Amino acid sequence: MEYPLHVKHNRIKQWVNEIAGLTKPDTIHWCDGSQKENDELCEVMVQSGTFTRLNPQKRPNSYLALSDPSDVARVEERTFICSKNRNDAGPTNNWVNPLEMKKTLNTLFDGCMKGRTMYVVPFSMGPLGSKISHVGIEVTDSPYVVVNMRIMTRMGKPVYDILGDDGEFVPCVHSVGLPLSKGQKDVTWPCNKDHKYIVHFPEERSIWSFGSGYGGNALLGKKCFALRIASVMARDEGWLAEHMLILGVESPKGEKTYVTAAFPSACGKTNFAMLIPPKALNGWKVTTVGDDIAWIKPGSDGRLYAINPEAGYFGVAPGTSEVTNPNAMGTMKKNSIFTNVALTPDGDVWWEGMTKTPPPHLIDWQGKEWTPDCGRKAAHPNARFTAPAYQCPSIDNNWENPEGVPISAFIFGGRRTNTIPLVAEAFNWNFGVYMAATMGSETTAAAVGATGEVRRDPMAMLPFCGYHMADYFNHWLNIGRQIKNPPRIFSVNWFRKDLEGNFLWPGFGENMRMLKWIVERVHGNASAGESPLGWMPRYDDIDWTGSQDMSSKQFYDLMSIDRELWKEEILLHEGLFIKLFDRLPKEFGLMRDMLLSQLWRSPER
Ligand code: TSX
Ligand code: MN
Repeated sequence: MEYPLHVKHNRIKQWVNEIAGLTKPDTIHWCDGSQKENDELCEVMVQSGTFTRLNPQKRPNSYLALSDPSDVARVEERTFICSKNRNDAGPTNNWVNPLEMKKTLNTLFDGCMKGRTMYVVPFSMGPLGSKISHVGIEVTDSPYVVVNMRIMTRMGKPVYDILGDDGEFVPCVHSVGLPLSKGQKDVTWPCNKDHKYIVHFPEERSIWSFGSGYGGNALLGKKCFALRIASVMARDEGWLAEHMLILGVESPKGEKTYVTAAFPSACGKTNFAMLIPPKALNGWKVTTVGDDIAWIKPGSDGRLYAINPEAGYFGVAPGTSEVTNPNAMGTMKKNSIFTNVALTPDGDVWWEGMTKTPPPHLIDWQGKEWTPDCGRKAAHPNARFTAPAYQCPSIDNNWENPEGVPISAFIFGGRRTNTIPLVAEAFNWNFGVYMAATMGSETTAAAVGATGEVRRDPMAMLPFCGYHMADYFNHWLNIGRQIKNPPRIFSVNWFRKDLEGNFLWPGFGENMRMLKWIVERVHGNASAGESPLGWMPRYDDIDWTGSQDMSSKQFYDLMSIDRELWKEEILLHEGLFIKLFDRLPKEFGLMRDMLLSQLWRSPER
């Protein structure tokens, strides 16, 4: 085997050699991350039909990919945490004995890259050389993965300089799982329809993914590394790897405050990360550090510092528009990849929610002719854009600061029709951790399962924690014990409805009013009233400048705490706690009882 001169790391050479011996690709391509390499790969994919080049006048240097209809999302049922002990993975993860899983993988990967090129993709999660960053190497037989990884991570040659000849890296092996025999014609979206495995070995910190080319199944730096493996590293090393956006709030005086926020899917996380405040709150500005993942480490001053380990956004396209998120629309104007959206006759993209009236004629995400009356969706509901973060109009000055940004508040949210108020500040760290651990979202039509049922999704990490969820709660409590100046913890809910089913809160830019209160609380500049759930703003504690018609009655509807609903809610918390009982922090029982006693004590407002 021949190795590029700039690769001086013997363990990497050895490992690539070993994987090539197993998977038997026709050729090996060591990626350098250059523009030239990217353009050549894109051209190869245009020739093979994987990519459609978009109109360079409308969408320069951008491409559309349509996936196989069976490969359109992460596959949670096929995602495994293979720790030595079953209970280290916990009851909320799929577990298989690591030795047994390795046998399975060795069989699956044997010759799985025949007829294909194996790409070696070096990447850094986080700014190159930051003490908070970590490096991975993904070998993959998918050029689509390579060009997406180039947008989503710091990918290429400089990563080898960081690694030197013996630096630590997380090995990531990916195959679409569809070898080609001699002369066999490839399909435009190769994947394996029968076998899919997304496998994590937390003790040896490695990742193996087979059979899917889509999103988090294949771009292994994201959910697999930056969340599942990193959460284990964070537990062992005393930091946090979280499913959180990071944003900066700048006051009219120029004071900058950074917060992070965790939401389950379908809550508009990217929209919140790129929020544009209402005009009337002039002087207040929101800047974007990240929209999905935060790595948070303690600094020497006793505060927590966060980096965005990613370099791009892999966002849900449907619902994104100049109205809901102009900054996202600005980010994807060029140098972007679109997956499973619709193609317009003039070579641009379209999806549901992009414009009020759909174009009269499109090619849909399955490559079929589409008209507004055809009864099908033009874009897949999980269609995505991959766009570079540096193109985001609201990108924060410090987004690549290797020190990270100091975090003043953690915000936790969910999609709840009732019960959870618009905003509340936890009385203290432990109570905030309890609120975050019991958060959940009501299933929408987009998700599977019954509509309106509450799914618990602690810290929005249920599908992404690489170890026992109760150990994860304990880790959060431990961080609170160790950090001198921990961030305040807040809960929000943009999605409360009245009895007729109308949203009570306008959301989007108007969320700035709550964000402003949060930031002012952190600095001791906003007052609040005591409630059973924590400190809540009274009507006059919120800046309503230029607000349309939010009456105090309407506001208190949004903030009301229904004692009967809350007794039910606490019983529902038990459902999660019983599952995790053997390792559940004793604090949680105490917090629950305190919450109950507060509900009993406080008069209804
Ligand atoms: O992203 C959303 N946010 C956060 C924005 C910073 N969405 C979209 C969620 C789906 C991904 C929201 N939807 C938000 C919100 O705050 N709120 C709502 C609910 C809502 C939807 C529409 C209206 C009001 C509220 N009003 C009109 O359509 C006129
Ligand atoms: Mn996410």
